[in-house]
Amino acid sequence: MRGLLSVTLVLLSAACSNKADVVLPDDFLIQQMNVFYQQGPRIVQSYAAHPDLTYRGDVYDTALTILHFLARCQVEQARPLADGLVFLQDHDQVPDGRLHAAYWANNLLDPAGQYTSVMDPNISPGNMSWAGIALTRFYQVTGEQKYLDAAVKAADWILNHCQKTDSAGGFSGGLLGWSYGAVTWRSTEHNIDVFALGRALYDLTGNEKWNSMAQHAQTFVRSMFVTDGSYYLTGTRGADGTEPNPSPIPVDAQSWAVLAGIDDQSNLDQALQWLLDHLIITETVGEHTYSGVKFSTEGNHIMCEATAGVAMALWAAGRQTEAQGLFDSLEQMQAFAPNSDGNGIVATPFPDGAPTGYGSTYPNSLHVASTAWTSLASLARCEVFANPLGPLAGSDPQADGAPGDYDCDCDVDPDDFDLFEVCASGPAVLPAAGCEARDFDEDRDVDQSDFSVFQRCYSGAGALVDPDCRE
Ligand SMILES: [Ca+2]
Ligand SMILES: [Ca+2]
Ligand SMILES: [Ca+2]
Repeated sequence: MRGLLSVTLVLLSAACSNKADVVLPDDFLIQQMNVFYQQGPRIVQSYAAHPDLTYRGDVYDTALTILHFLARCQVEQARPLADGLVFLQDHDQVPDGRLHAAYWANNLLDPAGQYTSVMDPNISPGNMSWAGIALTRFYQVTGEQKYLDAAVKAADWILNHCQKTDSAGGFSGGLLGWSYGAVTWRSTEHNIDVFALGRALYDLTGNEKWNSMAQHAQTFVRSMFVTDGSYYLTGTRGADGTEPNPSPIPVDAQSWAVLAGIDDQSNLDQALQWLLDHLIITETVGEHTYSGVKFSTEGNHIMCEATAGVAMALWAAGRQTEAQGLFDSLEQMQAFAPNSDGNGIVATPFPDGAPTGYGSTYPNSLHVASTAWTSLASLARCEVFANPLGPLAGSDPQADGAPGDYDCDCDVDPDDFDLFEVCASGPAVLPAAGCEARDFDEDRDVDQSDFSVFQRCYSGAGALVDPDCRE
């Protein structure tokens, strides 16, 4: 079989202009998860080589890294991080399902070895939903119940502590500070996250409770759309948290609404156009000029994580040329931004950092969330698993991804051919376990007719596979 297939492969043309752009940052993300622990449950170090943030491990960054490795079809690489989230939940001083914003990544337990070592105490429905989303997807792929149970515990915590039934509705911002004071304001972004988690749990369990949770969040997000301005507000404010908050207007409330498909298409299209008109900036750092988004109307300078989210949203909306412009800039920042290592992505290329407009500033340091979002945006062009806010799709990242792309990097090239060839069984011979995705014509063998489909899907190294190549 090998001779036959190999000879044919030489004849394949790789004339495809769609480059896969960004270097997939597996190396950086593996480095960040191995800084303090090399085995067992752990979380990522959120920022590399930042003197003030050495030990910080944001739950959000760990969730995104899990999602990255699932989209890359590297399930076992994600497992220590999924276990890390479960460990943190189980070892909290108040083990009611809560997860705090950030922990000491170098030591998951306090010096007495009893409870988790919390660094940032805030408990927000946003971060907890991201952990829950990652855990639902890890459960979807592995079928291991404890990950679904952990996601359910996180979702129950959100329902019990954040659900509001006043005139504004939605889910509040959670418990903030070491006193764990309950806030009344609501964040549009948090509610998009809760929607995505509720929808995932409903899809996995059929339990109507999760459908109601998703709808409650969705109703709030839709109420935040400003018809005469064509964008989503950041959320609410005021003593009882029911007054619309007019400013700043953030990028993620627009781009994430698009990625979640949370509203009527016309509103989503308008919000996407609004952010392109108001938040895209082009700036020069050193010898290089980049395009990207600032975090909000009151923010300043390009923020890479948000830029990747907009690239993913543009691609999902069919605006591929505009998306490509942002991918090109992300690729350039990966290669040339100050403090970059050529694999990870910095939070911002600006040496003095990128202010969000909400009182915080993202530093010019290699950043897990910026890196994982860039990777997921790149992979979302071919992998159904890569949009973290989209509906669940399939249960096998490899079989449900682009046809022929067995190593899940959005091309079909000689590496994929090698993975095809080891599965070749010949006509009417059952393929080995794990080879099912190579049987394109679903006649329970991997033979020459399957190879002819593989050939049709062949794109060449670094060239984007056509997800419809099978037809
Ligand atoms: Ca590939
Ligand atoms: Ca076949
Ligand atoms: Ca490849």
